Amino acid sequence: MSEAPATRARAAIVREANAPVVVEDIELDAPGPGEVRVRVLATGVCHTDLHACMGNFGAEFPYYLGHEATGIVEAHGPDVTTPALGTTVVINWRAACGDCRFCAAGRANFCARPLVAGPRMRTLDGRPLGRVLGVGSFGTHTIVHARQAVPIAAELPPEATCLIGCGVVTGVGAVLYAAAVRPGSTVAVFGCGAVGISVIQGARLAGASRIIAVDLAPKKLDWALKFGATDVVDAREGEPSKKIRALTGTGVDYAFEAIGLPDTLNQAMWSCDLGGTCVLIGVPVPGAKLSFPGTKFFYSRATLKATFYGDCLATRDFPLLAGWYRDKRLDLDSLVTARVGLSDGEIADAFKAMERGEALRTVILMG
Ligand code: CXF
Ligand code: ZN
Repeated sequence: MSEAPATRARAAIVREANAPVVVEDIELDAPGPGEVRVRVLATGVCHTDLHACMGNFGAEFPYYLGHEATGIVEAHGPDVTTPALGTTVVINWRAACGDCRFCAAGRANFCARPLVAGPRMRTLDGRPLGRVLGVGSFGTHTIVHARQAVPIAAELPPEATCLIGCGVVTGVGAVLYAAAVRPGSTVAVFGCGAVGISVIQGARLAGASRIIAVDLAPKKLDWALKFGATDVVDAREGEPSKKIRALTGTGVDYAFEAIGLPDTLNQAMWSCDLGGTCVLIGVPVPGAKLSFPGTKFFYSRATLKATFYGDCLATRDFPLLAGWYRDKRLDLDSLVTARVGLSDGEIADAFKAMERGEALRTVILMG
């Protein structure tokens, strides 16, 4: 049997840490066993892509950027039958293997061996491409494990559903699964980017009675109110935990940190009522040290936990979130603050807007 030929795609690549993003042709082998090739329709620009450009996730350069995407399955590896060709899918960057010690114990959100495709993509000068979170989606095509491709209703707009694949499931999942917010409880959210806004939406869906949004940027606080925050605290106007205590009388039941800074983690912790739960979602930069007074923590009897991907199970939660979007219970459309094409300049601008705090999500549309 003759081998399937390699194909070409356009992709946004970063060749070394802090180098500019370049859009160029790349080569893709045919998908291997267990894998599919996906034609990307839309992909969101997440902070993690910026961290990858800086080399914060190790030096797998050159990197194929992107990990939050909707596309269409267009080729199967040898043994693959599902998802069927033509199926619209959202890419899952953490597909549970099903048989590691965590999956076997029913804790697949901790899967120790998440499924990814083999190294099938390379630059035209032959360098294998690292992929952000095992995906690579700032491009026309990618190859992923078939179980990273989660079917979703084809009629929903890809520019909205792609956001489910990282930012939205991370924030909503942190509320529903990592914290398990109870109806009527009080919530504070530190950092009102796309993930923080998704925490706000999750808290609203969970029936929180008070949702206090904290940020330095007035624009983000305006967005927070639009998405369901009941109160906002401008962190430029003094220590936010004091204001949160003044607003609630006691502190909140749950505080979420969606930035990844030691200071904001402390503020979030000391915003909690006795026995409260503080959830760290923001990714600390390499070398960051978290510290807090031990006796204060002890007497607070607080829970501090970290989560990523909202402790979700994509096969359960992507269709759930897509259904809430379809039913207008979850607003994805307003999270899209810019739409761009696949070009170096537009992607560079998207990163700049993100760094300046002017964007919730920029979505790259493959056209
Ligand atoms: C990720 C980044 C890598 C560690 C887990 C969380 N966030 C998604 O973009
Ligand atoms: Zn992400």
